[in-house]
Amino acid sequence: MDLIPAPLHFLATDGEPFLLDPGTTLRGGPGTEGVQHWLRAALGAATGLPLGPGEPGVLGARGIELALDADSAAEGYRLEATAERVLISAGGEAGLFWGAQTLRQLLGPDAFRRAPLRRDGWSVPAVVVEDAPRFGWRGVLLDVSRHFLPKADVLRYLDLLAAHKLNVLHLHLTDDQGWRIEIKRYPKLTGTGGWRERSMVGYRSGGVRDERPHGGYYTQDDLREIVAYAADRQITVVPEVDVPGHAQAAIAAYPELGNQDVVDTEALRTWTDWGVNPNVLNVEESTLRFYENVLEEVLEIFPSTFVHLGGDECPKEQWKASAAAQNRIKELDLADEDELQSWFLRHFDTWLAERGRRLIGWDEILEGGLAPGAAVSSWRGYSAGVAAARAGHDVVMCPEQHVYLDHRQAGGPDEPVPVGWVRSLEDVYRFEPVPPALRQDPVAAAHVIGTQANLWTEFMEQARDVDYRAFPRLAAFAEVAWSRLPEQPADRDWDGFEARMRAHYPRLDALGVEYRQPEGPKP
Ligand code: TNX
Repeated sequence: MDLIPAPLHFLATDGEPFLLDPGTTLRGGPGTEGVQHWLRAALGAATGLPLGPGEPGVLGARGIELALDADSAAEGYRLEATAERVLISAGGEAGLFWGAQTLRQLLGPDAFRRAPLRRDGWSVPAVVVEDAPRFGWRGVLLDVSRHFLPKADVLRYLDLLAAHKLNVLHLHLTDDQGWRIEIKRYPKLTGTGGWRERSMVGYRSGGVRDERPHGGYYTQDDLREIVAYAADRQITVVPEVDVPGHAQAAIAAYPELGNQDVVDTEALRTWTDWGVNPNVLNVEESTLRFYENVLEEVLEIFPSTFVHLGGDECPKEQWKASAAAQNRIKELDLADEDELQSWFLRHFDTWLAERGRRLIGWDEILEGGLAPGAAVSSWRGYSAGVAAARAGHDVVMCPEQHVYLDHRQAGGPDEPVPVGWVRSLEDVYRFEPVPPALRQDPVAAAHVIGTQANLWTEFMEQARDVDYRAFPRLAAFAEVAWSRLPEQPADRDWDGFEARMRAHYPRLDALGVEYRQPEGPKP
């Protein structure tokens, strides 16, 4: 039935389809109310049918039923459609929700609209689907720092993730070019750090700037709303506050956070370039306290176990030149600046652990020694992730060579700002999160808790730019993260996936996704 991502088992039975009409009921036992609510809202909007609960205790109405079944895995589900009913059963709410997403795909592309084109002719083919995800972390990173993405667009992205059975939104909330999360104790983080004077137009365009101020931020209530909206869709929002590099916006707001004995931090502004920035945090006690205070507020908003603290691309020149940083190295008896960064992150590893949370960071956090409880986002390829997994650390595989969706999806001059490698839809479909080096070692391989596609937004000013980079490749990525595809990329059924994509584009159209057309860029 052209489901994407492909389910584990799919059987088209010979029976008559299940027909929906104004009398069709939607009901379920205790614990299913949340999914019922979502399904009634989504399918009710698209079909114009009430999908009411029916008379309590009255059997016999043809309906959609949701059932929790303690023996099944939490994220797996079984969907059985006959002429009489559609039964979705699962071990937990998450499984029911993914089953509900499958039901929507079975109803056809118009089931993805927000108002009905028609009120009859809705049917579900007679099928049995048994399904469960390969990975527990099926993530997407949205960089809302380089370009602020308004709240409404983030909420829409959560709907798009849910439609593809993706379940982690990694929000990159702070960077050199913008601080996007309201911190009540330090209002200048957004007041000053939330804005920049202009943006760089290309990476190597001779320093061309657009001369337009850019900025914006989410209030704490906005983020609480995002977290709750995500939770209703079985998505965890993992916040990222990037330290000790990628922090110029914070230093522009509070110059005392920077290496004042090396640079005039008072003169720093929220950065207007892209790339790796030399202006990094200092390693004073006061800076640790500052970030503890920031994180106190972050933890109040985000219930996620994992909190991402970045750790990427922190140049060490200022620490090398700073007497204060060098004193710190001596006082702590460290070998070098890498160990100093490791010490900085270990501090927060412990701090988070004391609060029942866990640190995750980019793979540079391995340099100078990985903090004991830390998990790793392996982005510069697989090797850091392999090393971390072998050392017993959890890993999210997101190698830039494969799943950086800011990179162009075709060669040629028509693609928007040609960043990075060419990575086509087929390339993403053939991405394998567990590399050969880990396949002989099941204990280490089990530490690959999932995979993530990253959308860095240097060159995406608004949602339609994000749509173009993200889709259709996110559909292929979702299948890699959810389905059990052959591990050998060459063995994957690309033609079969392409054929199913032909049924998926109309779903994306109905959702209003501005994806890259298969035949080339949009006019
Ligand atoms: C590297 S991935 C970065 C980002 C950039 C990205 C552009 C990572 C941890 N750091 O800051 O946006 O490349 O592709």
